[in-house]
Amino acid sequence: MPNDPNRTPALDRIDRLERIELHRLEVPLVRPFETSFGRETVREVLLVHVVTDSGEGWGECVAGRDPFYSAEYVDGAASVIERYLAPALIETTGRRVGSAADAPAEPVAEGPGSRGASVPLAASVASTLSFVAGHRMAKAALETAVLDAELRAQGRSMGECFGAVRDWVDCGVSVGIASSVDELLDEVAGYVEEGYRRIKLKIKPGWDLVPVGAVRELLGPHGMLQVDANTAYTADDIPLLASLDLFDLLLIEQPFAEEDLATHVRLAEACDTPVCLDESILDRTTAIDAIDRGATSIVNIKPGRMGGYLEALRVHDACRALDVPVWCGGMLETGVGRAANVALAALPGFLLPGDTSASSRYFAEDLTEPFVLGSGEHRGQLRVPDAPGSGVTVREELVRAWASAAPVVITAR
Ligand code: NPQ
Ligand code: MG
Repeated sequence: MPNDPNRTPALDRIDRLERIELHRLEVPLVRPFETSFGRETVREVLLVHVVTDSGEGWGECVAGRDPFYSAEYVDGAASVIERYLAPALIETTGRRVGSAADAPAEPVAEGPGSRGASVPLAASVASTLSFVAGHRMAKAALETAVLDAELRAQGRSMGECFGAVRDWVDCGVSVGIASSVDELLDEVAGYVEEGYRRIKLKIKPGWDLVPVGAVRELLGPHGMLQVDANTAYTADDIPLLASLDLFDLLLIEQPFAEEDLATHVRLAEACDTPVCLDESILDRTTAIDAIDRGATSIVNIKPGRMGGYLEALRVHDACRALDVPVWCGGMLETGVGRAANVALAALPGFLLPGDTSASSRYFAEDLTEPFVLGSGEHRGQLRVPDAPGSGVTVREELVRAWASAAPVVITAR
């Protein structure tokens, strides 16, 4: 059937998900990372490893140790995967054994040229898991592991699958709340030296106008600068936030609560700096709604928050159709998650540098080959991996060495 848009070479299709392993790790951060919601010194990492009849894949769950950035957190994600999501995925995939006609007919509500068609198993994961409410980060980790396995089996990279249009992506860096302005300036000066093309400062009430003004002075008028409040402000702070217009910021990220689009609309009307939502954007529908209402004019895309890369692609496409720039957020990922983010950031709608920093921003040693900023014309950029799947190799000896608990293995009963 050469004209079938869902056609995939038979050998490239995964017929059986044999095993899902959950690995819990503790990876030390090179320096503490403080935001308006807390301070991290260690990244607690949850990795999903899928073993199929056609090869293996890895996904990183971006949930944090505590439910502060979002309702999801690592113990909750591990539990919902072990108890509900992984068993359902293994059950459903077991039924796929046999002819291609057994494959679920639904899965992707996408138009022609759909990327989902080339990854039939990965594209069916979201609908298989939709019986569980929420838990997008947990679902994303599973879908990404399956996607990685499926693309490795096909010999295709994530960049190719997603529709990457660049070989290198512009990188920014997210800078935590410091104990003094002098310390902050030292840290920012180091990142500028390393080549980062954009600085993002974490802010909170009491740590805003003064540090932002000091960093603007350090960077000069042309340095790209933005701020992220992680929901720390309220409507009473609108005049203060509007006064950030003084500092020529690229955007103000998520000043108010996740559910509170209305106050973001009021701020957008009160200031010239673009308002950008992060926590509030859960999928394509909420992105379009927030844009329509005037609550956001730039969108932070984090696939974990949106339930996976396939939904992130739909958010990208919807924003692009509405002429809304997007950029790729970061969740202190190891190389496993970073690789996929860099591939995503190579899409045409990613018009601002992302929080896709080098491995060394967070870790002395990464779980994969390290991501290192380029030099010369590629100063401040990361190269988009082009090997199959995510394009990186997980150093399984480090997964064992850094384990904080025994792996959990889910198999067919
Ligand atoms: C943001 N990330 O854009 C997030 C927030 C964030 C790079 O600023 C552990 C787990 C620690 C998740 C710290 C960046 C975290 C985390 C910050 C997420 O809002
Ligand atoms: Mg943010």
